[in-house]
Amino acid sequence: MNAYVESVINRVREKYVSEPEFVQTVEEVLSSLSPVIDAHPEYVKADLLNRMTEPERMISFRVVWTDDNGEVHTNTGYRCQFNGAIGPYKGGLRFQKNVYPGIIKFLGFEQTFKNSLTGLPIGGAKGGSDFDPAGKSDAEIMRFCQSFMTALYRYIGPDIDVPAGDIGVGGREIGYLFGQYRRLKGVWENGVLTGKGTSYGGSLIRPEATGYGAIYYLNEVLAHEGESINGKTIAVSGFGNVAWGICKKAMQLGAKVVTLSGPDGYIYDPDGVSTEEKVNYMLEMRASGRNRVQDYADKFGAKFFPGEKPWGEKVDIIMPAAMQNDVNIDSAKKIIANNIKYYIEVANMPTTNDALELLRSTEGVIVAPSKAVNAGGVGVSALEMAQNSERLVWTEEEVDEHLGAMMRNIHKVSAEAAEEFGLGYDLVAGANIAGFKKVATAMLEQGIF
Ligand code: 2IT
Repeated sequence: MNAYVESVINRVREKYVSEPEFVQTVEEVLSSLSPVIDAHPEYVKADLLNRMTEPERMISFRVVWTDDNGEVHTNTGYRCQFNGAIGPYKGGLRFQKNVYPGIIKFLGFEQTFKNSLTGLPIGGAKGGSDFDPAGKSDAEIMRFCQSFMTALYRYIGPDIDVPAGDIGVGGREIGYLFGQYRRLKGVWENGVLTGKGTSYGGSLIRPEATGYGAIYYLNEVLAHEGESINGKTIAVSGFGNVAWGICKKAMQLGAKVVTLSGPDGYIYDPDGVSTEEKVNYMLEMRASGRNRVQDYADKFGAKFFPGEKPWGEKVDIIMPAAMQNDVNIDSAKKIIANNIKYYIEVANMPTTNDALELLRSTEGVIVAPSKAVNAGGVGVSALEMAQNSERLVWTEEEVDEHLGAMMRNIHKVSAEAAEEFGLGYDLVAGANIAGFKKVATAMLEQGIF
């Protein structure tokens, strides 16, 4: 490994010893960049990698809210504005019990590279709170969102930082957040958030975009191998918005998603999540707030495996779409033992680094990285910003066409970047290199800071 790259990784390891997820993503991304750094001494001279692994700004704030019984609760809110070199900060908000600075920083770092890959002018950010939405009433969610935005609004804006959803933050939460921003500022700036409802500036296809984009990217990988998606079986984890978009598009293209998972276990449906009724039921399960996938098995007579993950199932394609570190070394060994050729990451950092290394080094396995595969979500968010600033609304077909073109391009530039450095068809290294280059060039041209 390049000595400068190694020194930066070591610095991050030491400095962020209490934030292992952040260290994990830095190790993964930077280890791809050795050949680029070898070829560009000017990056070392400008100390670009130490600068890129330090967030531009990390904001944390108190969020106090009152529950339906009048009891007062205190949470912590975060916004990490990681890198603004190529555009206003952009990235989701995650409301989940386990949120702490290490999660927000890992997501902000990933987002910087992902947003660069979309080809659109958006910088990287992430935010959220350790608030647990499970079992909260609608009124409690609203009060929490209002309190959260009351603290956050002074740091964001359509040309400053544009948050969106992530785990625990969907259309309902974005609505409450936007309402509070409008109350506080007294302006119609709907470009300040994306993932909005279509009645106040949301983009068509945004809810579907991450899942659709993942399937479009998968199509490019399959085409590279001379195969088609029709008739393929897919093991998906998660049952949220992203898994839903995957199921919907897979169904249209004749592929079968045979597993979904939740914190309670996974379901196996040999017929696939392949009817309108089943796909729509996923939305109901999510909206119920129960956070259980067993409900699907009960309703449709599918098999339920309590406490297990779906990675031992024999399928054509694996698509982890739940959360970070969902696939560990044991899961990776099962995937390899089942001779599965396509390992397509969807959730942010769904694979532990040792599992990722094993999969990447196994002959006959093609690994596609989440920062490329799931970029269609934030990509359509950027299209939502464009529509808001132009004060118009694109048709479903227009958005979908842009999304398809974006995913094809992300696959192409990733494959080309890997090829340029003699790495072959290495989509993981290629995405890291292609995402890095644009941000690096922008930072160099903007001077030392
Ligand atoms: O991880 C992600 O890319 C998101 N949660 C979406 C971010 C966005 O700004 O749409």
